[in-house]
Amino acid sequence: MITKQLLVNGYELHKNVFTPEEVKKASRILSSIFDKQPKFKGDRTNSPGIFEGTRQDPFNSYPELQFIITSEKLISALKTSLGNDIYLLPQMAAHKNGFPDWHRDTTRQEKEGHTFHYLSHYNVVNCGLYFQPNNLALGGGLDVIPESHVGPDPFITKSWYNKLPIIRRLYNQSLYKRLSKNGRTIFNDSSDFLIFDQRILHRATQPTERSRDKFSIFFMCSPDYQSARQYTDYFFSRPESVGLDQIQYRREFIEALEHAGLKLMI
Ligand SMILES: O=C(O)CCC(=O)C(=O)O
Repeated sequence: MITKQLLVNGYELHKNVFTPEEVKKASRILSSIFDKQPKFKGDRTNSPGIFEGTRQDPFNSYPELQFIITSEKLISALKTSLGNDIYLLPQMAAHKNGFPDWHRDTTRQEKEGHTFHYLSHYNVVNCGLYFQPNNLALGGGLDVIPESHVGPDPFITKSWYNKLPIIRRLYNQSLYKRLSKNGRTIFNDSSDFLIFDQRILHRATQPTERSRDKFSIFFMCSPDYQSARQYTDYFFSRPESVGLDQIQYRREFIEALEHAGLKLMI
């Protein structure tokens, strides 16, 4: 049973899922991981742009982070939002100083011709762990357009869009202005856990000052086998995912997920 909040608004914030000690521990581990050179395929470090660094598959690649995904309170929050049957998708990443602007997580697949995310049964959520409170000066969390997970994607444009650069510029200006005006900042605390529909329009809360590092971890889940299969097959078909379907998951990781009641889609 999906909660009304997630179904109607497209997002749900669970408060106080982690203790202050767990938040400190996670931040310390993430900081030290990002201080070292990346070891795994798809990782980036010190890249200028919207993500300073990313580490794929954090709970499996770094056993010291496994306690996060198997935390009883996190699993209980997931089950409250999605029901007891939960598939964990293999797309998971830790970010350092990630500040992407407005987007939908399904725009790319739609541009590539996929429309399975509009099927009535479809339900995939993105789960966000922010290890700092969100505020308007420093950022640290998410802005969303409530209820925008239903309906068409404004980033999918018709053929007129590509005719003239001025048309593109005017369309983009007006779209970003409208999104910023209607966006709602989710003021999470560092111990909270955020679940949002993969189709909701969202962006990282944009900081006006940068006096601290932002660390976050995102992973995707679904309460529906078919949705989980469709998205996972699409994810593995992307050129940059080549080889990711061969990832060796640690036995302890698989067992811990099974114990927690999460089914890993591979
Ligand atoms: O880094 C953030 O706060 C936003 C992440 C995001 O937009 C995404 O994972 O799709």
